[in-house]
Amino acid sequence: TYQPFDWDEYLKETNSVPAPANCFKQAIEPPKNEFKVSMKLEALDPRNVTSTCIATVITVLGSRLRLRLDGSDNKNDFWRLVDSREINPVGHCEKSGGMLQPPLGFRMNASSWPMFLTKTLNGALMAPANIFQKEPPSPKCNLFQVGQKLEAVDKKNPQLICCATVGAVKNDQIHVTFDGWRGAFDYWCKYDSRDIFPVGWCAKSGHPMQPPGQKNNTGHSRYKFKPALTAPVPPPPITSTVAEAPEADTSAPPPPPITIQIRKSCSGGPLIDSTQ
Ligand code: MLZ
Repeated sequence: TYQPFDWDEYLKETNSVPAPANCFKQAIEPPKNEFKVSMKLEALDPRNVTSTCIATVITVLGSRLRLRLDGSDNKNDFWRLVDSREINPVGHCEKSGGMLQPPLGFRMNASSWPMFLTKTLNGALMAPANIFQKEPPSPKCNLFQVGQKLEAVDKKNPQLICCATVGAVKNDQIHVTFDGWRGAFDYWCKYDSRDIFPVGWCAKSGHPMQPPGQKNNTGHSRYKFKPALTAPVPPPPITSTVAEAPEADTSAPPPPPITIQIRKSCSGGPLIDSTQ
């Protein structure tokens, strides 16, 4: 049976504190999720955010939706909160003078898009406008402090919301580090990212939460009891965006993480793509 993660016990064990709720761009109470599987809506294409596409609800979980763009494959699903600015009722794009676009990687010839669109919407279950929620406001500034605990989306396994710690703070960014994992999943994000949540969010919204990674084979806990003293990797340039990685094989044990840093001006040799 599913045992919700005991944050109180873990905070004591690790002698740590949660990041206060006012640090986050999240509603005080997780928004109610009234979407149903198979409902259609409009979504910005995550791989091309200037275009609006038709998407279908694949999964409803907590305050989140797993979405698939109509005309795309099942390898590019993505998750959005029900109060995301990036989803709207069907008709919103046209009302605001725009045109619905085929997704990047549309599986048919572009010339078949108009007919595809007609057919995909014909007889479809449209998500009603009243179940979309307004996006909450951003905090005025970055209020996070190093060492505070939070719940964060694992961007490599975006169905997962995991136990995490603020590893560093720099300007308007925070370094999200995943407790009990060796850094392979860590990332920098803006303080008002929609992928980070206050402690207790999962339990309140009915979303599963991934506990810290397991102890290693020495029997020692891999939990971080104190923020690391070593300097973390600095945040990437704020202009960069990275497409979501495909889902990981959840059956395999995690490989040892490897971090390779290459000076942009140097060649990494034939096996290293130093343009990444
Ligand atoms: N089973 C996968 C998921 C890891 C999730 C880590 N989250 C911080 C793996 O072991 O790679």
